[in-house]
Amino acid sequence: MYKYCNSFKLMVKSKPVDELTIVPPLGMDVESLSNCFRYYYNHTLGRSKDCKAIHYPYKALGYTLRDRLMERWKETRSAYEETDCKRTYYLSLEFLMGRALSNCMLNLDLNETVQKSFYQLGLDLEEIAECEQDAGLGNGGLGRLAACFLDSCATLQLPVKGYGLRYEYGMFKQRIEQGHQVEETDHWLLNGNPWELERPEYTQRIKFGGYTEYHTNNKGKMTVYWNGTRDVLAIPYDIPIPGFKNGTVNTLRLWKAAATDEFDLDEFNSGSYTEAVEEKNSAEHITMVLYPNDSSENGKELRLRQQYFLASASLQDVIREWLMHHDDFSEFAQKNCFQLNDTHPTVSIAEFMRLLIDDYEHTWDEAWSITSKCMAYTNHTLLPEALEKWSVPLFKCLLPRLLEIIYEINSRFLKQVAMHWPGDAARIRQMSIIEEGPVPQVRMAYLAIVGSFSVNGVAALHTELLEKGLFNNFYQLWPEKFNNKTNGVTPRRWLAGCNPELRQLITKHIGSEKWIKDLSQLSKLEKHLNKKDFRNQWKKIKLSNKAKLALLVKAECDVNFNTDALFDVQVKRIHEYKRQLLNILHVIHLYNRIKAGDTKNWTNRCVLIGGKAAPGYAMAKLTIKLISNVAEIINNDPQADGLLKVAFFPNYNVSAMEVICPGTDLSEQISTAGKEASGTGNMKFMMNGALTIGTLDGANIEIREEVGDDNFFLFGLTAEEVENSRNQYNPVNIINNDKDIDAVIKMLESGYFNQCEPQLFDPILHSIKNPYDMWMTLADFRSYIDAQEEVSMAYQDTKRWTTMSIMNTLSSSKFSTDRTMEEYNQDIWKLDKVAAHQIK
Ligand code: JN2
Repeated sequence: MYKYCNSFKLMVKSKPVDELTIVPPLGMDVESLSNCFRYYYNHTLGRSKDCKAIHYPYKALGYTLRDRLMERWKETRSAYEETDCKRTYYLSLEFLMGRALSNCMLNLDLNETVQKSFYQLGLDLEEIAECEQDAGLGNGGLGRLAACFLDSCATLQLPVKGYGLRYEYGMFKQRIEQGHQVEETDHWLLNGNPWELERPEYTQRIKFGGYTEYHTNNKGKMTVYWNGTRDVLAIPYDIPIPGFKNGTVNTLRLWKAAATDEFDLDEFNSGSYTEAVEEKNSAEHITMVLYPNDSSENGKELRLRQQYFLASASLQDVIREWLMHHDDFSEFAQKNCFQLNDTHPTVSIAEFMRLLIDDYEHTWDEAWSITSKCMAYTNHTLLPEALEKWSVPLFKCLLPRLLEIIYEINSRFLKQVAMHWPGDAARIRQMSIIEEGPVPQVRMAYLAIVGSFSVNGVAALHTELLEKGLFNNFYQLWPEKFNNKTNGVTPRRWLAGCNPELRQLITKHIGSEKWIKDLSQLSKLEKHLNKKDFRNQWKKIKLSNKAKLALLVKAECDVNFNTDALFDVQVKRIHEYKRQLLNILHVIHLYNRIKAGDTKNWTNRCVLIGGKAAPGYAMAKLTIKLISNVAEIINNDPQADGLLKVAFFPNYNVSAMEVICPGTDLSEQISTAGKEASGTGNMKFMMNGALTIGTLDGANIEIREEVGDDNFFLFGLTAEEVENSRNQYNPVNIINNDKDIDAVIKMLESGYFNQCEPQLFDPILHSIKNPYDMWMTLADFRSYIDAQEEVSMAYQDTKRWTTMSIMNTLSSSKFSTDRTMEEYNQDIWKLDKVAAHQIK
């Protein structure tokens, strides 16, 4: 540390670079950490012993650890550079990273060292770690998946770099006020962010608006100029992504928008100085806020700006780095791959064409050959409302040159379609990237498929449905492009990190920690399945995790959860297809049984539901209100006391899930079959020994395959049955023929849960009783009630439950993102693993 400062003083401009950058490795022992911590606390942050603000020690620890990452980061970069290895760039509008501190300690294996250091310094590590803000730069599944992917790539030593946006405001914070969701801004950078490194030297310039001009250049070649643009600067901020105890630190590069220094001279000279400066304000708005609409599109201009900003900045950055070590693009496609996280960064396909043709003077065919060999597209949804479309007039106004390129891509593509299906005009209309209509639209998913060499879904069923349904025409044309990559979650954060007691137990019984990098080793636990000691410890750990969850529920919801009860949990975004409604209908059914005295063989339950509703999604918000009102009535009814508790968990996020999933007995995965592309919460619960009650949807199918039918509570229609029974669906009939269901509906209709607000829940009742109910909630209700009864019986058989719980954890290895990333790499990226030079 001090040596470094000295050599800095001696530095002169003409010294060779090594003199500047060679530094002795930093100590990884208690004393070195404590010294470094004190240095940052006192010198860099300028705090004294009287300072009470908790975020200073947090920051000092952050810097201390970041320094250790920094050394490994540099080694990793050099290793990639020296080997000139093939790279992948993961382009995503969302990276839902959560907290970095404990993850960093876990991966650098510094947990115990920091504990000791803090003990000596008289600081409470847990309290300090708690003050870190979540990096909530994502909505839900898609964003968290990107974060888990980066973790696994670093651990597998794959040269993968993430590119995203540095939103000033992340996912909104949710408060519940009288049962209603209230959104608050998430100004997560307010106290600074010790994990980011600004890299202004790599700033890029991004064009918007303007018009195109065609000129013949001095070589006699027709050239396109995109002029009259209003440019915005993109400044990169790098976040280190450490692998697990392997010396690798990969990069997540996030772009921040900034105004250029140019002023509108006309306005400026006419005396409107402030107006001219104010104009520049709009530039910075591009990365101001994350769009909070999980899985629905609203076609807002700012969103398209964000998408192009990310695409253009990232591609220009990759090209800049490429040209530092290569003379031309002849090997570019062999050495680079872009993975598009849904259609959100898909404008990259047109942007890369533009850069190659307009800026680097390639012919169309050369440019297309390169572009279509390095783009790969992942689809994350089958919901029609989530399929991105952009109006052609908006596109033309904002990105005129890109629209021209998209039209050219489309015209060449449609010629291929016409060759494949001669005379089939309908097919051409169906498959066109441009949807005709009063306002023509650019279909981004079609652009993504046409421009990519790989198209994948995120679970077996999802990929099958893409091939047979949504993308069937494209599948017929290019079957070889399509492949499945079942999602996963990182076992570092979602088992070893969030469940340290279970980590210890597993390690003790497997005999080493290797399972954290090779989850298939969990199957070694099978031989302990019937050992009394192991089982008792398993139960004890679950109980201890339930106690921690109960404390959190008490603090956040002011509801008392008794750890003897079954902890029944559904946490995910609030959406009709996820059917939180089905869950609360079942709760009402249980309450009716209590009221009717039907409590023989009763299993006590604590039901926890959490998740955010998109701010404009009225039905989802009303569902939150219903859950809150039902909770309020049940929790205050002495008759239900001890038998049933219900809580709505406010502001569900990554950090909350780290407490919730280890303390859960029953994981609710109850979407209408065919609607949940994969799900990843289901995997986190399974890894932590929860049992699943679920439909045959998304990755649930594969979870059940892995754990076995006996260890999974299945209910409901299959995806096929859902589609085949749509026109016969008669919810009123179902109500009339089932007295339990009838009782639940009557209870709702009576206004029992909305005494002071009559009609409040009418929209919900209407949707349940609507024969065109997209989500067919009542079709599965009887089957759900019966499966829940099986759950209750199984929970009373403690022996059976414990066996099932252990079986879930030890069968969960498929759902590690290490497996997912190996598959992406084998089938799509084809990267060599590159080990960084080890420090110490
Ligand atoms: C998504 C899919 C998802 C979206 C999100 C507008 C739209 C968007 C679009 C986000 C926005 C922001 C399409 O629902 C699936 C899960 O089943 C799956 O597990 C995860 C990960 O593959 O992806 C979810 N889809 F402004 O989040």
